Amino acid sequence: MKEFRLYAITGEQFHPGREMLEVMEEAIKGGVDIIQLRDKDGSPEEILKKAKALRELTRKYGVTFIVNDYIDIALEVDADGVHLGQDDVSLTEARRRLGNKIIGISTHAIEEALLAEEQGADYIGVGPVFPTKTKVDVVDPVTTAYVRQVAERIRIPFVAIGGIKLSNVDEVLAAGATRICAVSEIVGNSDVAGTCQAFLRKLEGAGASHAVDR
Ligand code: TZP
Ligand code: MG
Repeated sequence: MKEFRLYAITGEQFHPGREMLEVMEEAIKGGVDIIQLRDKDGSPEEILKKAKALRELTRKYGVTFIVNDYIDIALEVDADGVHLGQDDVSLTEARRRLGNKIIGISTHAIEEALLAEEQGADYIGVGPVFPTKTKVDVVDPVTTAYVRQVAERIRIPFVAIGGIKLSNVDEVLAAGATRICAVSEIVGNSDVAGTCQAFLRKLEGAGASHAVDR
């Protein structure tokens, strides 16, 4: 998959009164290189509509587009891939349906990370690193100790997620993360683009690479 550093996920509850598409365009202008549509409340029809709009937007800017949970919708709008959790359809089944599209898997422990890698995930999510209110029923924070473990043992790209803010991202980078994902800190900010730029400066300071195809 195309290399990425800063991953933004939609979180419409964090920007009441602002259009999702407008917020995500601002994030793209701020430098995010991958966007995920994550909508746990909308009907499949509503999510399909949002997916179509985000596909158009991300294509215009050359940004990778991932759909959370819905393989059918990802295929219908020709998204670049899907993101799945431990309780979603198996990676084997997802791969069968998605061919060589991107499949990202959420992991909370090294055993899950190793399995996802072995089964051919394109990247893994590593989190929640810190407490977060964005995801309901989420497991306890995995802490930066898990980030460190993954950095040492996993060869596929991994992205740290969960409670990551500009104020604590340095700890995550110090643990070996080179890719960061945030929801509330990005989309809930009055200056979305500025927040993304500030994250990117932190990533660059930590030496995260960019634009390297694997
Ligand atoms: N997966 C693990 S934590 C999380 C997801 C989707 C939510 C992260 O949101 P925030 O607002 O960046 O803590
Ligand atoms: Mg899921």
